Amino acid sequence: MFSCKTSPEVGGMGHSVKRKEDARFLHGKGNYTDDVKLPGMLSMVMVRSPYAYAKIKSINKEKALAIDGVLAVITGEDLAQYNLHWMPTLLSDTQMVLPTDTVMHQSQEVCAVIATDRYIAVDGAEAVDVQYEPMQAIVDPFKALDDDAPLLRPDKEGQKDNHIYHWERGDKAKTEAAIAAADVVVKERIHLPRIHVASIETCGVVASYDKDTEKMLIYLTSQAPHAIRTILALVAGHVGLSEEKIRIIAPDIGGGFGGKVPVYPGYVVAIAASFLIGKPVKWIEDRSENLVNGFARDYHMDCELAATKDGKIQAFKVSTLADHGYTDSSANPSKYPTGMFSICTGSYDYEHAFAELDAVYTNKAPGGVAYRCSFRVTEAVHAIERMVDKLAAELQMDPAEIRFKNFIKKDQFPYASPLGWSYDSGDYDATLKKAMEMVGYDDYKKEQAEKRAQGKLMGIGLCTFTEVVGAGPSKDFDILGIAMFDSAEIRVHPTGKAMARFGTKSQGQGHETTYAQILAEELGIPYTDIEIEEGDTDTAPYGLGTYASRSTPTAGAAAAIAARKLKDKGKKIAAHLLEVSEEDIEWEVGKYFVKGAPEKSKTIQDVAFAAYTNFPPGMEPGFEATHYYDPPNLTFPNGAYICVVEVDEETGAIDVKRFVAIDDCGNIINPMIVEGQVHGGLTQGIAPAMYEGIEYDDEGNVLNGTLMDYLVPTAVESPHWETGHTITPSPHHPLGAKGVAESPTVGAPPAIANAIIDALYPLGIKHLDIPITPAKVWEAIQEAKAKA
Ligand code: MCN
Ligand code: CUM
Repeated sequence: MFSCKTSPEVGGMGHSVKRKEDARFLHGKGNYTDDVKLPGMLSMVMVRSPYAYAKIKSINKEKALAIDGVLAVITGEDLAQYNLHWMPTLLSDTQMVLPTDTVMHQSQEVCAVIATDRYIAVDGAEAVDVQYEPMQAIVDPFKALDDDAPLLRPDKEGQKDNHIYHWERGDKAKTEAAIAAADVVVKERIHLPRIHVASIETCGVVASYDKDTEKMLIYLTSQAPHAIRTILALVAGHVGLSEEKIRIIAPDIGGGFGGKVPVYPGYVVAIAASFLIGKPVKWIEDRSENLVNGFARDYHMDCELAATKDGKIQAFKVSTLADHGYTDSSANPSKYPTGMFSICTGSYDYEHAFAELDAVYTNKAPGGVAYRCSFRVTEAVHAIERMVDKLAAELQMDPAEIRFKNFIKKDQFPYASPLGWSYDSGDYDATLKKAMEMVGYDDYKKEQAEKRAQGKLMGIGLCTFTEVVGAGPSKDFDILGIAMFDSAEIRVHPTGKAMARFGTKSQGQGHETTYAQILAEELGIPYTDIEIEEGDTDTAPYGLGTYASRSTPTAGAAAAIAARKLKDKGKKIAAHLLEVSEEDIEWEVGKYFVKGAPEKSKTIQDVAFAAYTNFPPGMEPGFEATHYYDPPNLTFPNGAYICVVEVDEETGAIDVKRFVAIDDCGNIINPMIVEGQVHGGLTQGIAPAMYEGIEYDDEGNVLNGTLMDYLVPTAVESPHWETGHTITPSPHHPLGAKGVAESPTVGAPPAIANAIIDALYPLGIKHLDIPITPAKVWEAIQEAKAKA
């Protein structure tokens, strides 16, 4: 168990202090990109394609330019003059900024209208006359690989078909041999559909170029401002935008969820327009633009799980077809084009595994890595956790029993997984036991047997997942070649108050509070005396940003180590003040004292003052420290989730009766913030499990591009989440902490799917793809009855 070292007033680790940032959010004083208003600022609106795949025959700007207040209509041809019509994606593919001849997905940006205000820009966009020649879109990723499928990316040299890449990990021959020889093999094709993050704040930018100072100031809703600055400099350096002239400020962000990692064409056009016009240009997406561009998931996974007849897992194979849309813009490390998907062997100990993936182009929007996915862990966990339940059903074993039988045991850590990870720590038995006790598993099993005898449909679903978060290590992880580490810089002022800056960027995770708590833990300075700043590339140390639940594992660690550097310096100062040698100084949170004479002491505040006023001769003055933390390994949080549902056989309606989530993220900085993260993440787990999915027709039209028909669950749809935790510290993180923010979204969908399918088991229904809606359940029930 974890016990707090600091008082609630100091507010170090383990204290559920209230979030420092909430006062301004609750009082309506948040400062979001759309709140930025600069003198002379212009507004930009995109003209978008109604077709999923079409040749552009002509773009007539005249009527738009005739509108009073419309200043410019920017097309791909215009950008081509500066070689700015294409840009690299975060995975080294290429994406159109604006097209010169062909549009590749519905709602793709065709041209941009710039006007004195947004209303005029919208009118201008409607007045632009674009003539298209529509072509038959490729919507089905399997058909994209047909011999007669049109080549979608002839612009790419050497590209002969719509196949993007093949990736594989593990020993194929040994895995296939183990599957062939096994007593039992269960198989399933599992689809995780396209979904959209739908954060409250859409994407947006304000770009402001000053021709005199040659500085480009950019307010951007970005999870990774430093990385984006570097990429912009690499892309636009040739026109004079070099890195020291670019300042990106990511102000408050109303939800990122991975959707604010990429660079969108609108950003580049707004920046280019401001550069050319010399005035500030604002571009903010509207809700439908946000809903239709970008996506998460879209993996079709063919899974095979092999076991002995008494339920010991022997081998797992998964072959995936990934629909990437028209370009591969997944925000993934270059060595890991499928992100962390190879965590798909799960929480179980077996020898043989093989995972392969083929990515294809289709006429859909690009994206893929978003929606609290932990770099594709959502997909991996869904595959293994559905298959383990399917195996249990096949063997008529209890799904908890089969998990206990196969879990990696506490003493096996660090555990080398068959696909190459080194899991740092965990106690999976304890986590699942705690969840079972909390839900009352045995009683539910009895109730289920009784209900089944009465012909009622009740299901219990489990998910016992292993997550992998905290990229670096920098030797293995990068974004477009920029190594992944993270940073913290602390300045303690003479009066003992502090300011700390980070290379990450909160979008709602509460960093202003939890980073201050880490520093309070290490230094004993009250968390309320520490200001935290992120997101300004002119002031913050270089970092790779906030996504993949990496902030605590990387920047959180950097904070602790930078604080320890300060403590070391402070010790020398304390020795000087107390007139003893450094070896005689001891530390307890907040103060230095003389060994054996605790009444002789100096507080951290005394020492900070002395660092500017009375420091030892020869010492560098000041009380500041910086650390760039390159983690030795990732952290591997885990969890055990249990969901209980009842299904109405007449209507297909699903009632989630209970949902218990036990998470293990090592030592916890702020239990209340972690609980809040888990609540939000679970709701974003029930969303794809039961509600959300972007749907396309055969022409590539998005059928649910507004919040009227793309169903985002609210408090009304959310069950009462019951949460708890076990604590297995990370052995390599300086605070023993692991990331947590995406675990609930990774773990919830399979638990819910498993519960619903378990409820339908007596009818002979063995699998349903998410989202499992009442309509889908009803249809499956009708089909099952027709067969019976
Ligand atoms: N925390 C803690 N103790 C731990 C682990 C975490 O107290 N052992 C706290 C942290 O200090 C931090 C929060 O929990 O305040 C989340 O920390 P962490 O797990 O390190 O994740 P990140 O801060 O890197 O957040 C990223 C993650 C991602 S990738 C998505 S997607 C997502 C998520 O955060 N997007 C969010 N949660 C979100 N929450 C909100 N409100 N808005 C988003 O856009
Ligand atoms: Cu995959 S969504 Mo988060 O990593 O920003």
